Amino acid sequence: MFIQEGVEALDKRIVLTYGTFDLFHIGHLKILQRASELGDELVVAVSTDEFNAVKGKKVMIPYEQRAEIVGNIKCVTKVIPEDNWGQKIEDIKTHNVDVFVMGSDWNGKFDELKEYCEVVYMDRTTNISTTSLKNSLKDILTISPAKLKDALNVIEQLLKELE
Ligand code: C2G
Repeated sequence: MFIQEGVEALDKRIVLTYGTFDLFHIGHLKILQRASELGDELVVAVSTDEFNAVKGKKVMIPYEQRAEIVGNIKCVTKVIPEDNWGQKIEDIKTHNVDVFVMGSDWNGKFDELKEYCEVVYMDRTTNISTTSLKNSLKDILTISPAKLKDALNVIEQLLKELE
């Protein structure tokens, strides 16, 4: 029984990818789904808040919540923390990784991992990014009082017409 399970476990094709996954959006979902199609199990290393500070990324959603969201995506088998640039080789060995996947914005940046497993760069999903979501939020949250007043006048006008 245990030998059978052990053999099956070794047969499994393991995929590994990394990311911050802040303000989780369709671009994140699509790469996780496409990465999971390259194997039997998908391990996702989610960047910790401390590591994002090292990456110079200001995150909106704390690590615990980002990890919980990613961990509950159907195609994700396991979530591990990413807390430094140099952990990838160790992660590949620890999790018996067959395929390392990253989006095309990382094209060529992790080719040294080809010594340990396949390396696949996938096209990013267009027209969506955490940065664009943040900018949209900023626009909404920093609406000028004059614009707010104009909007309220329009609403008042509409309400009068409905009376
Ligand atoms: N992504 C995508 N399409 C988008 C946005 C992101 O395919 N529209 C992909 C990225 O290419 C990356 C993954 O989604 O593979 C996660 O993106 P981020 O959360 O921005 O991760 P990043 O900050 O690039 O962290 O050590 C590697 C780093 O931790 C990667």
